[in-house]
Amino acid sequence: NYPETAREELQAFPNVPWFATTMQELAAHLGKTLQSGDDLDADHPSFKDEVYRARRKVFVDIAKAYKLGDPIPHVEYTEEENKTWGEVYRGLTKLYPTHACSTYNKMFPLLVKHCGFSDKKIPQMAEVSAFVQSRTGFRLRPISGLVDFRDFLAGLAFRVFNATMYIRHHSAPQYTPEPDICHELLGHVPLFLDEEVAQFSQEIGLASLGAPDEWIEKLGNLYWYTVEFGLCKDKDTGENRVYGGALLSSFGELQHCLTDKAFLRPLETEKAAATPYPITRHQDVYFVAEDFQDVRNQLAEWLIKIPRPFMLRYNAYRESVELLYKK
Ligand code: NLE
Ligand code: FE2
Repeated sequence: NYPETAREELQAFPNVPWFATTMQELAAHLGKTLQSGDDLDADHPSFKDEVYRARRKVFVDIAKAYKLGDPIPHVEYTEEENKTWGEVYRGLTKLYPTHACSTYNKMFPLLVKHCGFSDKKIPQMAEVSAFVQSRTGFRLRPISGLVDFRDFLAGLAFRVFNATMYIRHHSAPQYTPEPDICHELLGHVPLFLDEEVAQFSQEIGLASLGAPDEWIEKLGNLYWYTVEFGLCKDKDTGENRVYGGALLSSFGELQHCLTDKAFLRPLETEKAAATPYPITRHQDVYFVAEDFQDVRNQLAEWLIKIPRPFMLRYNAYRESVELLYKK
């Protein structure tokens, strides 16, 4: 009676938190969406805008109806939404040449060429997802808002990136506390075209599967200070540049983090993992890595500390994870 699947093998570890072991299980597991409410709404400009709130509901319904593997639905964005996108797009693209890391600047033109990125209209997620998938195998999965961190990370293990489709409120294009389509498509997508980024993102995802709650929380901090708010050095100029998606989608904070008003320190995973972060205002501290290799090495060293009775490997042919044991 040798176990045939990871699911069967996991029966030997009843204390390990549940996680999807196959793409089908990932698709069937809806995950918890943290209601936009509570913290986020407190100083959110959308709070009192009925029209905006109604529009957000439409996106909740799209995400709820969506099943991983189905074609991503086409969205008709309104004139106002496209206008907001344009403002964000212009504000950001002005800064990228001097503020974004070289990998980002190398990848961005591909999205202009293959997915029609411009300041005229919001790109269709379906098209963007298909393009990213053709490059690194990462695909986008529409969600209606912030998802539970464990669920979010689990997607990365399968090269599935949970992404929002709605756009930020028009009154505050320069910064929003929530992820939105600008954040996903301008902040994260260009870097998901890079194989190294795709790999370390997946490594984070694999390490998160079945991790104890307190480790998911630390990993959340680490993710925040690297993938979302990370800086690195530019090889050619020695200047600090940005690779964090939350900075690359906020022209307010992108500008701020490279001024002398921002507090920068070298990336140290232990320190970053133990530092809680604010979500509704600019960060108090940014961590600077040498380069992607440094981020990846430091993350890898930290990730193996997560206590778990097995390691996991992704089998891309079977779209499922395999359990491995240390001798
Ligand atoms: N503050 C970012 C922005 O304005 O695009 C979004 C952060 C999402 C974690
Ligand atoms: Fe993000």
